Amino acid sequence: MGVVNVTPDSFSDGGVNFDPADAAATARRLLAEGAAIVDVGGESTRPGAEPVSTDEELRRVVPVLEALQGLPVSIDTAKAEVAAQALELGAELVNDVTALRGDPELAGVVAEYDAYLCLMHMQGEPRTMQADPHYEDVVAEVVRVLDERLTFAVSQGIREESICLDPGIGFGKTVEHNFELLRRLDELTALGRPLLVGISRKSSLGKIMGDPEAKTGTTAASVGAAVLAYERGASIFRAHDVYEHVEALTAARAIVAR
Ligand code: HH2
Repeated sequence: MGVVNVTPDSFSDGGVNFDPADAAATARRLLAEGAAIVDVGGESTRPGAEPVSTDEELRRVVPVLEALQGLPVSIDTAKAEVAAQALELGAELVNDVTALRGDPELAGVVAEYDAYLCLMHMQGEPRTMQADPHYEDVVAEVVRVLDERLTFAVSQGIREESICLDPGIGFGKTVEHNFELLRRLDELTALGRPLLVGISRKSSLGKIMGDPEAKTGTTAASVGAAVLAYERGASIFRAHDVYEHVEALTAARAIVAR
């Protein structure tokens, strides 16, 4: 899954794709590099980010979605109205970082369009989530919440076969929480749905290189973490550097051969 942030403030690539023509060109490049789908988002969820209005989010993503019609697209939104317009324009998957907790109308939209859905775990909300993340057992808690959100989604008429789950690396989690989740990813695969992992360029990867103030991680660190996540059961990788991920994961798959 290639990342296309149509935002001025994303932590990883803020601003480079804010112009719709640039965003559409990036999306096409990521698909040519081997992405199975591109994830278009108009609201940054980086720690401390302020929410954007529905109108502003639509203003950002609609021209990009129009330019990408006919190509495999995912919409990174928690808003029912944005998801509905994106699905109308041909998006196939709704990537909701709130796992259907942000907008009570979103589940109905996903069900109505029979779309794919990603349910991601987050503790708190982006503005404050990194202030003081706390868990007794982060993996047990993420499993419990994702299981509960999966049951909720199915109860709203979304097909279970259309849903993937995501531990939400960096969403209300310390570096140690993030790595514990990746280390024990097999406990999440036990939920029986495909796992999406988004660790690409995240700050944990910069922090372990020795900079406690790091806001991002490198491509090499991202690829290394993705390969490990693959080996432990992840099957969808949300990544900015698609070409490098495709090469590394192709090699990993040839070795693991499953
Ligand atoms: N991470 C980000 C955004 N959306 N969606 C899923 N399912 N999983 C993730 O890990 C995830 C996500 C944050 O990364 P990015 O899009 O690069 O930054 P920003 O939120 O600042 O736009």
